Amino acid sequence: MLSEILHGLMSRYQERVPDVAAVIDAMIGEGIIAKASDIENDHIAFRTMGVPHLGVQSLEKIFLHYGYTKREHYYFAGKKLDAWWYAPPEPQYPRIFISELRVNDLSETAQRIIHSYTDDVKSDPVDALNLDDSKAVDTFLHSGLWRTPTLEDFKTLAAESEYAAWVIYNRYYLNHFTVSVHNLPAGYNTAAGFNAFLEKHGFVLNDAGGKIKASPDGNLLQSSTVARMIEAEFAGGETYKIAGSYVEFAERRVLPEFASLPASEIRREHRREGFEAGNADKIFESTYSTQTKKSS
Ligand code: OOG
Ligand code: NI
Repeated sequence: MLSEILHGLMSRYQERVPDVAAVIDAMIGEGIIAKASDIENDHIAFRTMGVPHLGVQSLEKIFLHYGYTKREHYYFAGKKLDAWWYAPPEPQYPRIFISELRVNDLSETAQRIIHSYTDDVKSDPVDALNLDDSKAVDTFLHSGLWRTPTLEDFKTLAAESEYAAWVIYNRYYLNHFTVSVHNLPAGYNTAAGFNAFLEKHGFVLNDAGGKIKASPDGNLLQSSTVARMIEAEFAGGETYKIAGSYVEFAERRVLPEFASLPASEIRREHRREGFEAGNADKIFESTYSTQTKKSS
C-alpha cells in the first residue's frame, strides 16, 4: 500500500522533472547501477501552506497512517518556514521531509492573497479520505486543493516569498527525491565524487552555500540540481515560466562508533540519521530564482 503511494508520487514527478530520468540514464550509462530500481531513495520532500485545515498537521496524517514516525523539527527564520522529518516504518522506504510556510509571519498583502485561495478549503481534506484506500490517497496527492492562481498573485507572492509562490502553484507536487550515494561503487559513493560525475554530464548544481552542504558533524553531505523552468498555465490561460522540482543527492557517513565495522555489515542504522537545518536552508534555494537563472 505504501509502496503504491510512493510509486504514484515518483511516476508523476519523473514525468514532470526531466532531470530525474536524465540522472538515472547517466547512472546506468556509466555502469553505476544496472536499473532504476537499484537507486536507494534517501528521502522525498513536500512543501505546504501553514493555514487552518492544511499544512503539516494535515498532510502528515497520511504518512503517520502508513507507519511513519514524526522526528525532529527545524525552523528557518529567514525563509519563514517550519519543517519536520519522518522516519519510515521499514528501512527500504524513504524518509520524508515536510516543510510548511509560516503564513502569519508574511505581510498583510501576502496573507490576503494566500487566504483568497486556501479559504476555499473549509475542513481538513485528509480527514475526508479513507487512508486505507491507496488509490484515493494517490489521487488526493495529485489534486489541486485550491483554484489555479493568477499570474499577478503568483508574482506578488514570489517578490516576498519564493516558497509561497511555488506552493500556490504546485500544491503537493513532489518537491524532490534523493539519491543515496554512499552505497554506490567507489568513485561515486561520496558527495564530491558524485557531483563530479553529475557535472561531467552537464547537470547544473545548486551552489548556494557551496555545491556540497555539510552538517557541522561532517557526516551528512547533500547537493542538488537546480530546478528547471517549466511553462506553467495560470488562471485565464496566461503562461509563464516557473521553477519546477529538482533532484537531491545525499551522502550519510558511518558514525564514529561504528567506524570499525566491516563494510559488508554497514546498515542504515550505522550511518548519520536525520537532517540538518543549515543544509536544508540552502537546498530550498534549488527552486529560487538566484539558482534557477543558471538553468534556464
Ligand atoms: C526542501 C529543502 C530541504 C533537505 O534534504 O534538507 C531538504 C525543499 O526544497 O522543499 O530537502
Ligand atoms: Ni531533501
